[in-house]
Amino acid sequence: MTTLDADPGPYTFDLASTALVIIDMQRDFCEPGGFGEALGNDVGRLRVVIEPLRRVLAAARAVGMTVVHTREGHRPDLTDCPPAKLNRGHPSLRIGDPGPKGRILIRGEYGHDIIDELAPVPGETVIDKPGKGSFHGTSFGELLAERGITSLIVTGVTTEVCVHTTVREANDRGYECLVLSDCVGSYFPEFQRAGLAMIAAQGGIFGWVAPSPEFLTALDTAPNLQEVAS
Ligand code: C5J
Repeated sequence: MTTLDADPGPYTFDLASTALVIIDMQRDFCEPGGFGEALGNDVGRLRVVIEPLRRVLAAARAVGMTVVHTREGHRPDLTDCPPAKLNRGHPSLRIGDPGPKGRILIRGEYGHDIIDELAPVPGETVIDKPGKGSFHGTSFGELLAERGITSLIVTGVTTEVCVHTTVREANDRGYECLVLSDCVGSYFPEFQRAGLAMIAAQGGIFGWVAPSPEFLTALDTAPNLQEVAS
């Protein structure tokens, strides 16, 4: 077992039953010309997480941790996109509309895919999800159960939307979630602060929060899973 300092208190995990979850680091949210910008947001606010997250991903790969990436998006015929989602708000481009990086939030399009800096490598699972949560309408729960995963290190975007929804879903299903504060991002600084505070409040109502250097230091002393297995 490995323990690190977190808010509201120490977070203990066993590397073999822990997954790094990277939520929706897609061009559509993190680069100009995608859905995030079409909604009027400054994508630069999300890009600050790329470097710390790249370091965490490299460290997780080095110790042989389970890594799961998610992508929010829809089938080309939009049959998995409820009208309530499709017609919400006043974006300059709606889900399914053609944009500079392909059809907005549609599977298979360039903009829907994960940014180059964090591209999955063979052996890492990519979960395509139609909603904000990673469990809703996906095989994420089954995948975690098959691998005996009970703890999740949660990263990605956006803090108050897909990260929060996933952490809440996971918490209700019994997973112990640690959110890495500098590896989750929001278009809204006030939501970033409040979103992180909500997770750790009331004794950790949804989980734990720590900056990524705490996790990286903990990995330094954790056993390498590939060496343990051989
Ligand atoms: C949003 C997400 N914000 N990945 N999606 O619509 O948080």
